[in-house]
Amino acid sequence: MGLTYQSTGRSITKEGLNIKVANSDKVIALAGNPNTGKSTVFNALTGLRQHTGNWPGKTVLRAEGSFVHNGHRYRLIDLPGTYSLLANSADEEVARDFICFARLDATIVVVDATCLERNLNLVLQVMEITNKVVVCLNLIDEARRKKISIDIEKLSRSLGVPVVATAARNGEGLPRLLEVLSDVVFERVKPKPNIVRYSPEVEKAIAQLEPKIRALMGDKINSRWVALRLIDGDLKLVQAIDKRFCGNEVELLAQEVLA
Ligand SMILES: Nc1nc2c(ncn2[C@@H]2O[C@H](COP(=O)(O)OP(=O)(O)OP(=O)(O)O)[C@@H](O)[C@H]2O)c(=O)[nH]1
Ligand SMILES: [Mg+2]
Repeated sequence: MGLTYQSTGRSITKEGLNIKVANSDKVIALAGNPNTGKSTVFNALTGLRQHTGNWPGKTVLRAEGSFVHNGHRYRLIDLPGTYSLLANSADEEVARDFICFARLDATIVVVDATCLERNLNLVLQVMEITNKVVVCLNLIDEARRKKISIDIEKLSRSLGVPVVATAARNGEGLPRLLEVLSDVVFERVKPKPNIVRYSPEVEKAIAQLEPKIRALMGDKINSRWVALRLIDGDLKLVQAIDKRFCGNEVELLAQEVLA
């Protein structure tokens, strides 16, 4: 099933969670570690009341809402909180499949400014799947209170993607987040993620696999990222890709690699 395009608009289906969007709608995912304020950002932008609280893991199904900015309609998807996109849990799989298959116009990764290092792991993983990333450096008020100071320009340069500091609970930084988001969505700003470079052996394997994947998939999915997953032996993802796009060809490639 996966992603289908109809004359009336896009229909994005993921395991019974269904959203229909007009072709002109911009579709944005909110990803992030548990308890970083994703739902607070979601509520502030959409005016909805997705439950927020002080413990991790409350957003079990992704919530969906919309808002209008500068005359354009945005559909915002509040994904479950995850530490990783390696699909070790159902939540991680929902978040990963959504980011990788839904042809999003951008992904906002909400990170906790008081424990940035741990949160950056997910940012790096999202950047391996898509260029269209905006980092929302949330809980900046808490960071200030704890006397943690972050050089936002430097962080943005190091990552290669825009970073906006916010304190979503009191609305601080959200107008700027929307400006930066629209710059990325409409490609006035084109992020160039500084992705992780692996050991020479792994990079060599990626270089061999990537052209084969690109030949099968075109630009439907990030070929470097699929190559990494093949090297990882992630057959579940391979089957998910085949199911959506191309028979069993990526699985055959995976069998070749893993033989
Ligand atoms: N001080 C402060 N608290 C915040 C901010 N943003 C969110 N919070 C609080 O942090 C807690 C968690 O917020 P949520 O929006 O539920 O976080 P979440 O990322 O959706 O959490 P999960 O759905 O569990 O992944 C709530 O108590 C929020 O009120 C902020 O910028 N500053
Ligand atoms: Mg939530």
